[in-house]
Amino acid sequence: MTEAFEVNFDGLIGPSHNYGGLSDGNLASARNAGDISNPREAAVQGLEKMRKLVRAGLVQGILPPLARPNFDLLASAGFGGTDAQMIEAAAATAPRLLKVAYSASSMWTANAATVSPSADAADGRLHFTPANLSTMLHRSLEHPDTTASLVSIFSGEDQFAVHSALPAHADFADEGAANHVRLCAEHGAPGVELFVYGRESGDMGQTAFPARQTLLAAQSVARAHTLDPARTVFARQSRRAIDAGAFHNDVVCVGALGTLFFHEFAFEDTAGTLAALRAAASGRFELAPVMVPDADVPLADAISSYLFNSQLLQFPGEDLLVLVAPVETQETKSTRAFCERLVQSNGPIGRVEFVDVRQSMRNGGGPACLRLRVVMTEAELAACHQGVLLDEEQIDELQACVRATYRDRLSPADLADPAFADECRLAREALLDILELGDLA
Ligand code: SUG
Repeated sequence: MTEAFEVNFDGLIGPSHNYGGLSDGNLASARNAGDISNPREAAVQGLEKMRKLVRAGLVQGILPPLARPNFDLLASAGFGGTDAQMIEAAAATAPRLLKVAYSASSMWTANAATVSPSADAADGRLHFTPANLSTMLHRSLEHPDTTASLVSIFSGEDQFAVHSALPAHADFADEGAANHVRLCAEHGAPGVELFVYGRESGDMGQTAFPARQTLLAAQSVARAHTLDPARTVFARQSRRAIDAGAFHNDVVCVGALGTLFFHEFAFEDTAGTLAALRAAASGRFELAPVMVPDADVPLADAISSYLFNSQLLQFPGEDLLVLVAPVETQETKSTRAFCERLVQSNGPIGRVEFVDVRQSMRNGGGPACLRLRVVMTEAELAACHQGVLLDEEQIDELQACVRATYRDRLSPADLADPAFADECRLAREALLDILELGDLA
């Protein structure tokens, strides 16, 4: 077995971070729609979370924000003329579309792609399938540029396979790693990949809120990644969870190594899912399920606090796992009490650390949404673009750039100002320079 590391590629929060109210079924996005956001604080909070992991000795990567506004969208909607004319006309006649064009949603890199490490793939390559995110208009714009970022960072087809996103049709609706969990004995060993879907293609899932992932999409990704069917499990997310506001599985479940930490109502068929995982893991590792009963943490609390949207990590030098949870988990009575019991039990999670990513949380994006996990061998780490592997000095540099170029107040109405588009472009170019990704500008 070749040793491998789990690298978290966080999304660098872009200068147009705002509360657009664009995501049906995402309760936080609806609740905070129209509020004033603070893009500067948002980006600094995200970078502080990255710093915590760097300090713990983990390898931390970063993905740059995408260019916003997305003028291609405005052009597709029939707006023409100069950039300023397009923005002014869109602000006057289609303000929602302008918010869509400005969305900084690429920050939630758990939705950027589904990733399978080379240890799981029959062809021995590290695979990425950028998610089409076809359910939400603002998110459906991301994949072409996300693909370009991934191709720049992971170039070399002998080692890396960056696939095309699935067809942009409801039958192939795909939300990436937010509905995917990899379990294993250790990162470099062949693992079990769990794909969670909300509906079958052809039906809308009988849910009140959109079910954003189809079984067909999950199966297609697993095939493209050359996964072993014996170590691949497909499980249906519960309708109850979706309708309570768990628009992705990672709002009610997180896994790491052999541990699966999940809410009682995460899956439509919990016993069946666990049995399938145990069968797939058999002979390789012992599954350690940690199920949180609804009686201890009601589903509504799990979703408002984002207990499960935590990063579950193995810190170097520690035997037990660390749960990096949002501070809202500490502020919610049931989840705080649960965390206290969790670390006192003899289970696989030894510690909980709280992080403040409130700016992102108010749009429904917790610590786990902000990162894409990529398990990489030494050779793959050496072959990828080095400018996106962070040390503290680079984090300082990025924060200084954010402080110099981002606004600390942004309301959806501010998007009407054409000068803001230039501000966003200049900020992004400066950040790309630091990451040595100037080609993406
Ligand atoms: O897709 N919010 C994102 C949050 C994504 C969270 N990701 C994971 N669970 N992995 C979404 O709903 C809100 C944007 C707005 O309303 O302005 C938004 O897109």
